[in-house]
Amino acid sequence: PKANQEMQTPTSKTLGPCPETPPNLVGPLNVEFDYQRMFDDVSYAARSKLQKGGRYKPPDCVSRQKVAIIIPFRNRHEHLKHWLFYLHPILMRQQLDYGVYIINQDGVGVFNRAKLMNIGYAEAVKDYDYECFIFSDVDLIPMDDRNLYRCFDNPRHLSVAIDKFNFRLPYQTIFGGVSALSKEQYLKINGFSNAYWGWGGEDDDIFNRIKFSGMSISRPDMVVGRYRMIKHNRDLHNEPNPKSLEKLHKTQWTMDKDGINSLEYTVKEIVKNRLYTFITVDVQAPP
Ligand code: UD2
Ligand code: MN
Repeated sequence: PKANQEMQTPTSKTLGPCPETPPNLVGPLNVEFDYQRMFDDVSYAARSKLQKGGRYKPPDCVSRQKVAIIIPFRNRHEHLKHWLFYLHPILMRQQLDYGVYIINQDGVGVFNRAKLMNIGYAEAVKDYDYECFIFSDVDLIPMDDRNLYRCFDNPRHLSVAIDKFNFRLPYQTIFGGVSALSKEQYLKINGFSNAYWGWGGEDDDIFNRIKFSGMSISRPDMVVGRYRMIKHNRDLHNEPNPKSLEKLHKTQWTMDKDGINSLEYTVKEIVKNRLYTFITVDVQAPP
């Protein structure tokens, strides 16, 4: 009878939670940067599952976490093409409810990676109810999809075994590259410093903040945590900053005043396309 048929239509079915371990992971991946990619290289299969702004939700279950991926950026479009090509399919297999935010520093002033990450946090939380934040260099591609881009009980350092460093940790307290902090962990350390202009130091400052807030670092093992870094020269306007070393001694006393609670910037433009949300910002670089 008709009434009965209507009752059986699946449209009102509620989705269950995704399994703790995503079932479709493949493990080790081939990652190569031999030729220039185009944005169109991102497969149709991946592209067609994305929503505007580089957003995705698993179709068949409710994701365990809502994750914003934040990428500090300026003039690295060739790297971004590789990143999108490799990461979208991986993040989908990991069954994340995620969005990709490229935070583009406007102008030619000195670069500020950590401040761009703070801005990424501030802009992402305006967009959606994110609970986990992955901060990633644009040039780092995981070589194993079991390296989960989600948050853990402690702040997590994901890029533990990079080809550039012969697949070893260069030093125990390193926190640069790719990291994951839950909203709670991020707020507990007052976000990142806004005061590291130029290359270096900002990653060690984050490590200090985590340490002084009484948390420790979690890491994947050295097999799952393998990465390739796209070869590049040091960019213009991102010279190593000699002042950063002194600053690092003071993190404990400055972190309460310098961070997400003191962040100042202006948004110049927000462009959402299929693969990512591209936010151009004025970080108020010193003259
Ligand atoms: C190391 C760290 C990185 C950061 C940096 C010092 C690892 C694996 N990486 O990377 O996390 O701490 O030292 O700041 O430990 N960027 C642009 N345009 C620019 C400059 C930088 O997009 O003009 C972005 C981009 O996402 C890049 C990131 O900033 O990947 C870090 O800069 P880098 O790749 O030049 O630094 P690197 O490789 O020495
Ligand atoms: Mn790099």
